[in-house]
Amino acid sequence: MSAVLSPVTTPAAEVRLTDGFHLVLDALKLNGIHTIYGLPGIPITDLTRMAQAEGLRVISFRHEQNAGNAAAIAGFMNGKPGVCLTVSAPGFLNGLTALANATTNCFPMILISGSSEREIVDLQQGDYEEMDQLAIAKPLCKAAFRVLHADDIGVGIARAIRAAVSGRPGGVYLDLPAKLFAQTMDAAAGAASLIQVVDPAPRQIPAPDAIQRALDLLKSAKKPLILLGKGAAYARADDDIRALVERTGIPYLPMSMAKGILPDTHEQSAAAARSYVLPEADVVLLIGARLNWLLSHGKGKTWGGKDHKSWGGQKFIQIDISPTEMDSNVRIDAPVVGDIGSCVAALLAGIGSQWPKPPSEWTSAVSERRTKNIAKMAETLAKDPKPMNFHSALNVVRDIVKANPDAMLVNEGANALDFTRSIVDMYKPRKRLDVGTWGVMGIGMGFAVAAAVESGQPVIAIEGDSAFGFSGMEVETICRYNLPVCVVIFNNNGVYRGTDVNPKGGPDVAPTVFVKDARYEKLMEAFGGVGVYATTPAELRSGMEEAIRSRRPTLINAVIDETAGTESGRITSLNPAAALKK
Ligand code: ADP
Ligand code: TZD
Repeated sequence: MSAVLSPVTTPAAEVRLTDGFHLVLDALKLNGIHTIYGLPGIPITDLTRMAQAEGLRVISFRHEQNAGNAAAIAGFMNGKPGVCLTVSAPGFLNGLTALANATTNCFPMILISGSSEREIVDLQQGDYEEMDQLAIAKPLCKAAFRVLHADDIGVGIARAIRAAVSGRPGGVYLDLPAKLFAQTMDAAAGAASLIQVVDPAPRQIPAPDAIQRALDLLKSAKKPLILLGKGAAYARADDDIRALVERTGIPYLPMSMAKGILPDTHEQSAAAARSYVLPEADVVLLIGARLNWLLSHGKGKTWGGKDHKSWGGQKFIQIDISPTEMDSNVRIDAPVVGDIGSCVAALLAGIGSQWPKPPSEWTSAVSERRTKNIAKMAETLAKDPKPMNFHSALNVVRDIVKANPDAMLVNEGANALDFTRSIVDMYKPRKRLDVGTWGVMGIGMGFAVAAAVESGQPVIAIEGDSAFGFSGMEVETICRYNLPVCVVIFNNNGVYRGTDVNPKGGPDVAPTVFVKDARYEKLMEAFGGVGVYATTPAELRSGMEEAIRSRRPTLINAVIDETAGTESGRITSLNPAAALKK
């Protein structure tokens, strides 16, 4: 065993010892976890050193939230938990936002934090970085565990892995008090105490009657629609999902992170006809997508309802691993509970090769809208306004992604997010990583680092200038590890836009406004990367092409018309409107 300490000689015999530090690392390695995202400090500094010495990759960040986001998205990309390691209290809290976000998005992740001395914490006697971390983490994640004894480390890590990836994936907190690391035990007993988790995410086979009910409903449809969510991307059932779509001939709509399960250019994609298909469809098959706010809760005008509370009358088939997801917002007529791989395979078996295609009035109406909207968009994209706007800039990004379909695309912002999602086609599954279920800002550089580390592919991060600010210091991390990341900041001088004014006319600018013409590219240059200042699509194009070609850390400051875009992008209506106009 690699983690054996120097032998201690006793009069009786030579006893080989191991300790808490090494047992943690051995348990991770035994379970195929070879990368740790984190930030060192008391009591885990030596753990990071020993991890590196033991051959694990340790990616060290400038802020724990970004390390946590990196771990979370590594979990999504790999289907096994990403690990984030932090110090106690403040470091733990910094990582906790990412853990909560991972749980919300169903990404498997383990946040491991060192903690202070239990006796002092529990008597609240004021230890260094004292905090009852386990209690605080519990409501924000799927499960939380603490290990007090070295011989329980194997069980602790096994429980954390199972909790993170089985059923609906999510975030798990693992509390490791400082004293645990130094505990020693017999090395052979230590090795025997570790658990290699067998079948950590067991398949969950759907009931045959649930499959039959779903098939009957689908067959009765005149205007069926398939909706793919990021659960479908996570499930890695790409071939079967494609076969289901193609053999049924049903139009499909990908949610943001489901783009690319089938190429966005697929003729059955209804993405460009979203506002037509949602209210018109009569039977909707949801695969790994919740009917949450992103789908207007399955009701209201988006779905053809009379007002925001009315149902549109669609019938829903929902495939999800979580049985309690059913009926969360509207009635689910045919719940199919199980893992997506097993559920889609069972549907395919029932569909066979003689499945009737949907009525051609429906499929041709969808494709007519789609063709019209794509042509309209092409016209807008072809324009070359001065200054550059979101569309002319994204026309470039669209071409670059098309030419580099293996590249990873990270995306955050408001307008920068919404326009990128609708304009930039994805060609392969799990390539698009974004703000997810919360619409959280700050995932950008953490996701970009993990995307590069885990995939080895070039990463393009399309960032609003506000969004970038939440994790911008990690450009140093990108340079330190020499990652092939090309950050493109759509710089329009503020949150949403840069045009607000202080109604009082005082020296403070409006709350949404930043320093005008900020030179973000110099931040990348400060750490040895490449900075590019781009005011035209041509400059943006050559900057991006060179970044992909060279694989050098690059930041392109793409200056966008500060009047372009809207408040909150596509979700302006979620801003509460003041009843009182003062
Ligand atoms: P989107 O935001 O793309 O609409 P959501 O995050 O709302 O997607 O939904 C993802 C859903 O996928 C969750 O309800 C989750 O339980 C489910 N899910 C995740 N992995 C699997 C899987 N392997 N099998 C079945 N359902 C899954
Ligand atoms: N804080 C966090 C953690 N998440 C958030 N979503 C917000 C604040 C609010 N917010 C948005 O929803 S988008 C956004 C903020 C601050 C930034 C929008 O500005 P941008 O993008 O420059 O990033 P655009 O392209 O200029 O709209």
